[in-house]
Amino acid sequence: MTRISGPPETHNRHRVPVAKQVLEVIRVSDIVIFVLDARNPGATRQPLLEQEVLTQGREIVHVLNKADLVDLRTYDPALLEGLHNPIFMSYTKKIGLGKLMTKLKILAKKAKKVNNFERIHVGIIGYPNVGKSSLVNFLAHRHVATASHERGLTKGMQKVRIGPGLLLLDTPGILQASESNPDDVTTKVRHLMVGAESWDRCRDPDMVVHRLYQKHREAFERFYACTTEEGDAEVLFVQLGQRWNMVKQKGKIDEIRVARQMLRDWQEGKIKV
Ligand SMILES: Nc1nc2c(ncn2[C@@H]2O[C@H](COP(=O)(O)OP(=O)(O)OP(=O)(O)O)[C@@H](O)[C@H]2O)c(=O)[nH]1
Ligand SMILES: [Mg+2]
Repeated sequence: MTRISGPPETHNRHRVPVAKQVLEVIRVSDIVIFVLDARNPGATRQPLLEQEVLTQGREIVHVLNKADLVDLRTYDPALLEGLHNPIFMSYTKKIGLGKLMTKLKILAKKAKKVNNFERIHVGIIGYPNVGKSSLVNFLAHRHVATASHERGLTKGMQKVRIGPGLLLLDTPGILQASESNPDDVTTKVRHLMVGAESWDRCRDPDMVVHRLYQKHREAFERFYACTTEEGDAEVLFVQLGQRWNMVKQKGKIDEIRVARQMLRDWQEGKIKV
């Protein structure tokens, strides 16, 4: 049995654990869309769940969402390695809908031929906050799924018909079991970097921003219009703390507050990489 689970508090109104709902969606889906964050697809993949889908002989489509936050002209092709049917999408900039629909129609035709199904179910799975519900709204051309920057917003599975015989299944965001209560710092930082954990619940935002700044130095410096000589986040905290007047007693910069604001900007998709 695949070991997955949602955060312990995430149940739907019938108190079905998220992991069960997602496994059920995989069981009934002919095609599964895994929604990834285009800024960091590797960090938002779900290898155990992908394996579960493949074992059941179902098709996978990897949607690289929030493509408006990356530069597609210079996108590193190595980031696409190992992905299944990768498609860049952006709900905000309305990118990728045609390509995804064409792909779904091809895969649906195949599934109908093999399984003789009348109706094709398309499951939508991914980390919290990657944009699953927004994708459902995009595909449905109407606001049917509630989407917001609040994590864990979708609590239960939701079915949406998007065309003759094509049914989408939106699911709550999911983490793998070993990650649902992460003790190790690396996993925690990764969740914060991809927005699966919220900026306002983070105790050490400076640590996360350090990593983000190392990885996306140019993007941060462009967005905040400042530079540091050695790519040192501490220096950035001081510059921004002065600009935003985030000071503690005796005029000391409140680095935690500055870092938390920067993490918020990052998670809310203000900083394009
Ligand atoms: N920049 C950008 N932001 C997006 C895009 N799609 C979704 N978002 C934003 O990402 C946040 C999360 O979107 P949702 O659609 O609620 O994400 P979700 O995966 O359904 O989240 P949960 O149900 O909480 O797991 C919202 O603030 C959206 O506005 C996109 O293509 N580009
Ligand atoms: Mg949702």
